[in-house]
Order: sequence, then C-alpha cells, then structure tokens
Amino acid sequence: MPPSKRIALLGLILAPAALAHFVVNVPPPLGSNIDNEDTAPCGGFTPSSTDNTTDFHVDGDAIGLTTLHAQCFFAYRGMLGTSLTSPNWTVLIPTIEEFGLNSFCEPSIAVPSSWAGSSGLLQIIQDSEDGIHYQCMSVNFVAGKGTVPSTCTNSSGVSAQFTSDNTLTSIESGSSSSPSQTSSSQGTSSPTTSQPSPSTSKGAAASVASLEMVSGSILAGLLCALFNF
Ligand SMILES: [Cu+2]
Repeated sequence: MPPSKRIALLGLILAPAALAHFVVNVPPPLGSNIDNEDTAPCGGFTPSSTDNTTDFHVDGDAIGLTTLHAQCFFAYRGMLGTSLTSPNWTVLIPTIEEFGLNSFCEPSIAVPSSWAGSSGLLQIIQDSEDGIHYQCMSVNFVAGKGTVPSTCTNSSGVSAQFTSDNTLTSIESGSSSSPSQTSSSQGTSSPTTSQPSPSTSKGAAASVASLEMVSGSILAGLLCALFNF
C-alpha cells in the first residue's frame, strides 16, 4: 500500500480510537491518557489531594465506562487509602467478559461495608487485544446503596458475562501480597452484586462482536504500524 494511502486510512480508522482504550465515566477517573493507559496501576496517574473525589456507596454503586474494544475482559478492584506504594487491592467482582463498543454500565458494585467512612481508590483493568490498560477513581466510601446515574448506560449490542481470564487473574494474584487479605470476593464465591445486566439478544450481539473483532484486529495492526514509523 502506498504510504499516502496508508496514512489516509490510518486517519480514518484512528479518529475515534485515538482517545483511549477505555475511559471511566462514573465515578470520574484520576485521568485518562492513551499514551500511559498501559501503566499500572492507574494508567500513569497518581492520586493527589486535588482529585475529583466522589462518594461511592459500599452496598452497591454504579461504575460506567466507555470501551473502544469490541471484546475485552474487565477486572474491578478497590482499596482503602490512596497510597500506591504497596496497594492492597480487593477484587470486587469476578472477571467480566464484555462484548460491544461504547457504553458499559455495572449498576451495583459493592465493596466491604467496613470501608464506609474512609477514602480509597477504585481500579478497572482492561485486558484487550492490544494490551492491559488501567484506570483508577478516587472515592469516599459511604454507607448505603447508590442510585444508578443516567450517565451509566449500556450501548445497544453490549453484553457481558462473568468469566475468568488468565492475564487478569495473574495480575490480581501478583498484587495480593498478603495472604491474610480477605478473599471473599475471589473466584468461586458468588458475587454480592447484581449480575451484569445488559439485556441484549445474545445472537445479535455475537455476530456484531465477531465483525468488530475483525476490524479491531486490523486497527491494532495499524496502530503498531503507526508507532513503527
Ligand atoms: Cu486499546
């Protein structure tokens, strides 16, 4: 392919994808930068006193994001405090496999009730075809159950299921340095939160997803080509 044509094609395809691999919308993230999104644990951002800190209800609150991958895995974790020196993450729900682009809402993610009254961090890790991406949110944990904001939605064609993913499992076990860490939310225990609830027809979602995975693979290849210029 001639270089000029290749660049034009890149421009077309990269226009929507240059923003990020995924962006958390609710609660607001520490920050989002595609260039650093593969930097653990928070995509290159560090919590600070000037962060936009929002209340997060321990008995269940919403986490909404936008994904630019047609298929990926998500891990949801949280911790008390904001020091990333030796973070003690707790896995909040089993790994989710998500299909479909754009908005994905987990309406009711719970954290240990003992966290109410403390500040902390939430983290989402995305395992997608072009790598592992991180976002964190600075929150105040508060008692009770939150309501789902109108900005936390599922785009049409989005579906999700609990699953396991070796990459995310190894990240989770690697950072759980303390064996005394509560493991109630790991693996086999049934989640205390509601199931991911996108209510779409699986057949339609699957065929759309497979098409988009093809275009996604092409995109990933072109991204690599771009950065090798
Ligand atoms: Cu990506």
